[in-house]
Amino acid sequence: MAGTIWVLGHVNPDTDAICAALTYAELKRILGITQARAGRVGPLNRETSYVLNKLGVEPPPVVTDVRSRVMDMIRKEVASCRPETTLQTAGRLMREKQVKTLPVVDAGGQLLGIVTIGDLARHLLEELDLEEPAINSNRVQEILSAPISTIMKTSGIVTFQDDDLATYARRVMLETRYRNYPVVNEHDRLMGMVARYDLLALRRKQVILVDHNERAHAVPGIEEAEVLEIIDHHRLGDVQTGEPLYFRSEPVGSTCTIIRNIYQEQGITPAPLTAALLCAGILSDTVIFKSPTCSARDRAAAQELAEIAGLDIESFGRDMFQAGSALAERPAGEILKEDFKVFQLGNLKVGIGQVEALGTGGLEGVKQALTREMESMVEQEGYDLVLMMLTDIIQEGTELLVTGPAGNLVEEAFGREVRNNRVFLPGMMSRKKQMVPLLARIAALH
Ligand SMILES: [Mn+2]
Repeated sequence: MAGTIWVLGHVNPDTDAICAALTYAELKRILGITQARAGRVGPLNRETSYVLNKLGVEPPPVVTDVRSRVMDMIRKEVASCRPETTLQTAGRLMREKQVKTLPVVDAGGQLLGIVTIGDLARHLLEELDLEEPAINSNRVQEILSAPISTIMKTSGIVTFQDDDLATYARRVMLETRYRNYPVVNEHDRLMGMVARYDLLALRRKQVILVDHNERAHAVPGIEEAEVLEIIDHHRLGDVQTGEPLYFRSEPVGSTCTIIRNIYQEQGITPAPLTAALLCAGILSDTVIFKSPTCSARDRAAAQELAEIAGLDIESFGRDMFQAGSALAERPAGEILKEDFKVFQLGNLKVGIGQVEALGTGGLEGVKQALTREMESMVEQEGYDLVLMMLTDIIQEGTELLVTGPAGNLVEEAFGREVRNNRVFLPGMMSRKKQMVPLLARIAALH
């Protein structure tokens, strides 16, 4: 949608990413930025589906990429004519509208051909006998009364589809160098025109990133978009923008905590539903306050929000995590990829998945299937290390599955033996605050 400002969380969205996008887009709209709209970059995980379903909130629409497309540079208000239009009327239209290319469409708006001012002039010069001392006005009238279909060009027309990438259109325009190009939709209906100079006025997609700042975690095509704001609580990655922006990063347990603070700073009390979404994001990311990433501010924010929303934190949180894990019932590939992040640590390509569960004992079959999936990932995608964190909310620790040639780093980092690709790490709850920093330090030594 043109003019939309997309508020987007990271790929493989989790509850914090989705709830932050929904509630921040809502705040922007309350503040008068009506074109702000939440999107999601990928399917909802089970936990988030449960939350949205329970609260009766529509999931945000999927945004597959934010690359610029022909529809972002199209001129929609264009003059066009029908095949039976006379040369005279067509000529007058071109002069009135000051256009040099006129598309010809049928009654249903389908593109049939084009006529340029050059085609028209050439035709007139050919038809009129310029050797005559005085040109017969009946003859002129006759020529001008012919339908445009007699001279329109119908083959070899270069057209674009409205969802063609702008980079593709640029390349074709440089190769063909016409003045104007008709744009059609998938049913060949004329949508408008583009010219080379429209490339200059191309409006990049505008986005606000929440709950991430690294390009690798962002929606595809982010390098072509205009990033207006970033609201995040992760380590700073390779963030680089073409223009100044509002950047807010706080070391709290959840992006939703930061967003609740922004509501407060703006003097706006979130509606009960908004408060429930914010509360869900905080409970999810802080693993109901058990994660070491959880700060006093997260706890206070969640408690206040739960009160506004009329939620019982303990039971709501437990139901959420219960719905989210259901490990025994799900294919290993799905569990692995649901919350999987890739990191470049030193020279190592490291992938780390995480799932929280109420108890991770047993589940022998799931752990074996996960290990096999991870091993094939190492092989096929060139990872040095693929880890899966099975984080147990009840035991407050993580059973870590370890695969890849750099597996010895894990033993070095934690001083515990990895046996049968597994090691239990008591107190390990957070990928962001515990796992990644520790591995990054060890990897830097190699
Ligand atoms: Mn988060």
